[in-house]
Amino acid sequence: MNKKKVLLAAPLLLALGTSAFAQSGEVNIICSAQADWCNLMQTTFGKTRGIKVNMTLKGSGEALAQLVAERANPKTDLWFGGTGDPHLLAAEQNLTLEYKSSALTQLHPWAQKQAAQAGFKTVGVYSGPLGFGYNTELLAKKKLPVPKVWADLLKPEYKGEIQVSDPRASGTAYTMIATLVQLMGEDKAFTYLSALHQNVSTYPRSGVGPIKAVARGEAAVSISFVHDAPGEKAQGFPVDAITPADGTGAEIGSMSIVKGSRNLDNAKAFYEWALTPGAQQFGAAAKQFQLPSNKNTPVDPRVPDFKKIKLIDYDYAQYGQSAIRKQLILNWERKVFNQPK
Ligand code: S7P
Repeated sequence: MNKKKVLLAAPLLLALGTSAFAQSGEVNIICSAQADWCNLMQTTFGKTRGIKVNMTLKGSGEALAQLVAERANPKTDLWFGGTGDPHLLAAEQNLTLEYKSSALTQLHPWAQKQAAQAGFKTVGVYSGPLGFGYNTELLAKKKLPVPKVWADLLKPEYKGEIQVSDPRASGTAYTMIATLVQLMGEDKAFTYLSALHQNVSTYPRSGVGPIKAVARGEAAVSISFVHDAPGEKAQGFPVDAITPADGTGAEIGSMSIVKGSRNLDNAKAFYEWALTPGAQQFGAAAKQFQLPSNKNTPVDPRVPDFKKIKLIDYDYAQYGQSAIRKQLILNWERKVFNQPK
């Protein structure tokens, strides 16, 4: 394009608004969902919008740590997925940008509430309940019953058979601690976690690690988001999941735009797109079965039926505060992880 053409094109682009600029360039995204889903979004958005998506995969805790490290010089534009608590923490620490999508009213109340309580510095993109994953063949072989309530996991026959992720890195494990504290009270929850420690074989860093281990017969039982089981089952693994009959919590998987984003128009374009029913269908297409936040997104039959689950009234605002998270994780380290077996 010669100089004259550039001069003529500039006012036209301005008249078209920022979206005209959004159809080029790049956007840097941290994705905390599973790889297949992240990759599908990266390819589809990139191809349909002409925007290069540079995507990094990180668990919730590690994603938050990266945003903290980049505070003075952000390289990330948008953070997609991962449990909601660290997104709330990022909002509290002013790491993310206030942004109100025009699609907000199309979202389920829990997704809108997540946005409102963070001053619109995050938004809910999916939800999923916490429960137990189990290997059907391994349980049968070892003559172990399917655990039905939290107390079942403390039975001596499960010694060395259980995996749950490490809350210092994993949002899934933090959701478990916060759930137990809300169900039992803090003292009883830590007594429970100390007893559970005796039956846990290992604490992987990633929240999906335990259910993958269960699917592959490396552990009999995991504490996991139950929407992660059908994807493993679809690959032919003998795995199923159940939610505890005495109550459980759920995550609100969230999305946030980074404050100081260098590709803000492109980040906003991705954010808007990720809230549409069209984009939200890529979860199930990638065999991820969380409940999508847009009420108009078709719901795959393998998505857990929330009406059949005994859910606690999870206080996301309370357990999304840095001081509370820090204290609970420190307690877990001292009273649980550092205890001998
Ligand atoms: O994509 C599956 C999923 O369970 O993983 C996400 C989350 O990042 C958990 O990872 P960490 O526990 O490693 O932080 C969940 O949001 C999501 O549902």
